[in-house]
Amino acid sequence: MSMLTDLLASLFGMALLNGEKTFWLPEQASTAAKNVDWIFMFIYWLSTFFFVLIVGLTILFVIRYRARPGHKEQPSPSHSTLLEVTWSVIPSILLFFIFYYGYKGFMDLVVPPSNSYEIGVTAQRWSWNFTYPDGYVSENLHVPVDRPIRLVMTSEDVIHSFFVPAFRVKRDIVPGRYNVTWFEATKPGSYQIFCAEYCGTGHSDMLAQVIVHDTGEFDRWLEESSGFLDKLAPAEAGELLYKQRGCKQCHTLDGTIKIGPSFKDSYGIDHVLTDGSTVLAEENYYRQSMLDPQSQIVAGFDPVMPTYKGRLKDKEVTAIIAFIKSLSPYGAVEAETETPTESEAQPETDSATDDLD
Ligand code: HEC
Ligand SMILES: [Cu+2]
Repeated sequence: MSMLTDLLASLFGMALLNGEKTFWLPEQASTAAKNVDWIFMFIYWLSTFFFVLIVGLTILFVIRYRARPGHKEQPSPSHSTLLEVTWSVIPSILLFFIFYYGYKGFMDLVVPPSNSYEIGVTAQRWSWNFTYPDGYVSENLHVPVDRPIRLVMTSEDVIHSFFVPAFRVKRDIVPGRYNVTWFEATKPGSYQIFCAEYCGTGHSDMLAQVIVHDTGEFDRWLEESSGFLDKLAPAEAGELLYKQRGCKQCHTLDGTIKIGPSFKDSYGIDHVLTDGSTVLAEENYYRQSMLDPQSQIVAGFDPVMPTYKGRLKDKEVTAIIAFIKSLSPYGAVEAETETPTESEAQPETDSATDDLD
């Protein structure tokens, strides 16, 4: 019995009154959600009412006035001012009502409060970067609860769309301009972010979470996360950047090819480019690959890598290079040992000391 009432409550959207998720919409986790759902459910019920009324009357009339033996046609009225005024005025009032609340809701959604906390959003194929006021960049969006958040969003490549169903927030992100949206989360927890604009092969993989922190916890999180470049060893910081800056969407670490070449065993060997030339993969090659990817295209791959010029600091580029090196037998030795211990390095040291003698 209670399962049935739960199901009906969900189907008819009643559970929304308590902010719970329903058959139609996910749980409400932002201040905007209530208004959006309210107008949604109003239009839903209004449509249902008129659907039932019109289809019901149609069926009734079809049966009642159908041609049949012994049935005499009645004259049909050609004009009724009262009826026509009624069915013009009532829908007009309803439409005006919908327009008013729709417009008001829309304005609320697009105009952030002036005391908002600002976070930058960069969309690229196929990941998200969120930039905080102190310059820290993360792959998931972290926000404090009960505080309006203003998102200033732009794209590195094609049109994407920022969509958080639980917040009822969706806005296109267009390359070459900034689009703004905002929300205020009402419950700590983690909520799904989707890209809602088809943007190529990895579109369905363009996922992230909004993590809503309890009051006070957010500042602690930001302080701890920022400055990781100073706290971690370069290769470890590089691994973090690999995950946070979207490299992992296109480059694997296990030798398999996703959209770009794998970083495994990449360092220290010759790579063939599309023009047939070869280039030795060392520090400068990697640096150029990140800051000007179009200048050297690896043979067999499409030139789809976004440029990281102006987006990765020198220190970050260096950390990523250290990480890529650590994935190769040539780089790993260099990274782990201060002095050469390989057998081939031995004679050199010997001859050096010989020379001194
Ligand atoms: C949209 C997919 C995509 C993203 C995101 C991406 N890359 Fe690439 N990357 C490619 C492709 C495709 C190639 C091969 C074609 C070329 O050379 O541009 C490539 C090539 C490279 C190369 C040269 C590899 C080789 O084997 O010679 C390096 C180094 C590189 N990327 C580093 C990075 C780093 C670091 C990041 C993150 C900060 C990153 N890429 C993000 C797609 C991507
Ligand atoms: Cu997208």
